[in-house]
Order: sequence, then C-alpha cells, then structure tokens
Amino acid sequence: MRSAKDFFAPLAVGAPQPVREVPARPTRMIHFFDPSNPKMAAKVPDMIGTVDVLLGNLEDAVKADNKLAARQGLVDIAKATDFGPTQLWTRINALDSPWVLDDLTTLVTEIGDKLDVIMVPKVQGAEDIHYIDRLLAQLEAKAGLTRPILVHAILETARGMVNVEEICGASPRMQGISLGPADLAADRKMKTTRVGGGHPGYLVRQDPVDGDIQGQRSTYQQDLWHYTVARMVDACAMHGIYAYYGPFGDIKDVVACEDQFRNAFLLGCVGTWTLHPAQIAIARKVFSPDPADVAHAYRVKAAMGDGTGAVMLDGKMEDDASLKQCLVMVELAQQLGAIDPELGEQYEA
Ligand code: 1VU
Ligand code: MG
Repeated sequence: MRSAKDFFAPLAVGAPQPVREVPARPTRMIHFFDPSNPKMAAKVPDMIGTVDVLLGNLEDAVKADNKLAARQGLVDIAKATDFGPTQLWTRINALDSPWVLDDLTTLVTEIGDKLDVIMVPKVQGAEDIHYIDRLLAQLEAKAGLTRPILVHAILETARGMVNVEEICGASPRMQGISLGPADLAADRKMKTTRVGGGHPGYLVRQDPVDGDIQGQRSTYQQDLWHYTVARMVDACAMHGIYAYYGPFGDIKDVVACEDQFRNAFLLGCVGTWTLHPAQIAIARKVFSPDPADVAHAYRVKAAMGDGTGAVMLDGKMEDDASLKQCLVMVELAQQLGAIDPELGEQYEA
C-alpha cells in the first residue's frame, strides 16, 4: 500500500500530476463501437454531441483477427476527429491477453492527448490497477502528456467483486466502475445465459392462500443484479468515483432495457453502456432526471432556508437529510443543463 503522502505523486518522472477529484462530466451513455467495423466507424463523427462518451472497443466483441485493425482504426479516428463536448474512451484487451501491452503503448503514444479514460476489463484486484497506473505514468511521461488519462474498471469476476473497495481506491486515476454482467455471471457460475437483465426463474412466490399450495399464487420476478449494483455503488461512493450499469444484450427489448437502466439510476449509477444506436435515447431519458423531480428538489431547497430543521411540504416532512437527497438531483440537473440547453430549460429553478 502506498503511503497517504505519496498517493498523489506522479508514478514516473515527467508524468502529469494525478487528479485530486474526478472531473464531474456527464457520462450518461458510454457508447461502444468497434473501430475495425467500417460501418460503425463511419458513424462516429455524426455521433459527436449526441452521446456523452464514445468508446472504441478493442476487447470482447472484436474478432481476434481484427484486434490490430481495431487498434489502428481507433488511432486513425481519434487523430482525424474533433470530439468537441464528447469524451473519447477506449476498452483495452484484458491484462493477460497478447494484445494489451501494444494497446497501451500505441494508444497512449499516438492519441494519449485525445483519450479521457481507459476502461480495463476483468479487473481482479488493486494489483491490476497498480500495474496500469505505473505503466500509464511511464507512457504519459514519454509522450509528454500534460493531463493524466483516467482508468475505469469493469466488475466482471467474483474476485473483482470481493475486492471492489480496494479496486476503487487503488489509484487517483480511478474514474469509475461498470458492471459486466455476462462475464461475472459466467465466473460466478450463475445459470443465466442472458447479457444483463432479469430472469423469469429468479422470483418469489406469494404464500398459499388458506394453505392451498396448488392454488393460484402470484409470482414476482426479482432483480438478479441488485446486490452487485448496490455493492458497486457503495464502493464507488466511498472513493468519490462513479458507478455504471454495463451491457444490456437484448437490443430489441427496449422496455426491459429501460427498466434495467432505471434500476441502476435509482440505486446511484450515473450512466450505462449503449451497444446499439437504439439504446442511446433510452439512456438519455433514464439518466437525465425527470424535470418534475428536479422542480420538487428546488422547492425543498427553497423551503429549507439555511438547510437545517424540518418543514412540511405537500403533507410530507422534509429535513436536513431529505434536502441532501434533493441536492443530488439539483447538482445533476445543473451539470446536464450546462451541456444540454433543452434540458437546461426544463430544469430551470
Ligand atoms: O445502417 P447501417 O447498415 O449503415 O449501420 C447499421 C450498423 O452498422 C449500425 N450500428 C452501430 N453504429 C454505431 N455504433 C454501434 N454500436 C452500432 N451498432 C450498430 O447501425 C445500423 C443498424 O444496425 P443493426 O440494427 O442492423 O445492428 P447490427 O446487426 O449491425 O449490429 C448489432 C450488434 C449488436 C452486433 C452491434 O450493434 C454491435 O456490435 N454493437 C456493439 C457490441 C459491443 O460493443 N459489445 C461489447 C460490449 S458487451 C460485453 O463486453 C459483454 C457482453
Ligand atoms: Mg466482459
């Protein structure tokens, strides 16, 4: 473990100063594209400004034969494109893969000034983040970068899950964590073959009426991911970084996708992955708070005056704690309003 006094010291001579706070930029949707797929790559310039994050994916979902083309494709796109308000992220290959070292050296050297965040898959513990942290510092120093590249871990192994708190706190570069439900389900030996979302077999059943176990009894489907998302959110909040839902694989089921995204939003996530253009509007809708909730939050803020004590509003008690809940909403609305004039108007105090 690094001494607290050294935690914010650069890990290589000439590397940029680590950040003390993760910049609070909107990241409602992290939109995945395969830079080796010409059709998807061609769509990237038009997506700028329509998504908060564009992520050039190099890992799973990119065929092994296309790994080098994907890496080079991302370099070419990044060099040729002005991303304006949209962040550029990448997902590198896993740390035990034959591609990752070249992913990091090429990307940081060639387009390090354009990359905001590097997403690292299958993170198992703090040691994985320490490895990336030092290597990035060396590469940043060599490339003469003045701004540190941040790191985002995917929570997709049982060991990573057990170590989630130490992963979140392993480096000042840590920007956030995403749930990786497909790899995590496989690693845990969960018996679902779906990419995220619920399962009809995971349910609770109403008690028998009058002891009749054969009689009509309602069932209620439960959320397979509740524990995992809640634990991830706590670990992220504890370390001042951001939590995200990951992939929802049933692209056609836009209704269940919205439900899954909203569950994550309500539990504390700030965004999600979008795998297909159809999921972008869903993410925007869900992860931008409802204007009615924002208006309520402003009313509570106004009613609470100096922020202490208790008041009645619409028959409900509001106090110091509920004001804090409302301030979460106000802060998010102000952030989103600043980048999206349409939302800004809807969120006016
Ligand atoms: O109209 P066109 O033919 O010109 O374009 C197609 C298609 O190329 C395009 N498109 C996309 N454009 C930008 N970004 C995307 N992510 C994207 N996906 C598709 O949109 C037009 C319509 O597409 P479609 O409805 O015909 O869909 P396809 O059959 O072409 O593609 C569907 C999949 C799901 C295969 C595609 O969207 C995709 O590969 N998405 C990304 C998947 C990914 O990144 N997976 C890794 C993260 S999930 C994980 O790691 C664990 C599960
Ligand atoms: Mg995965």
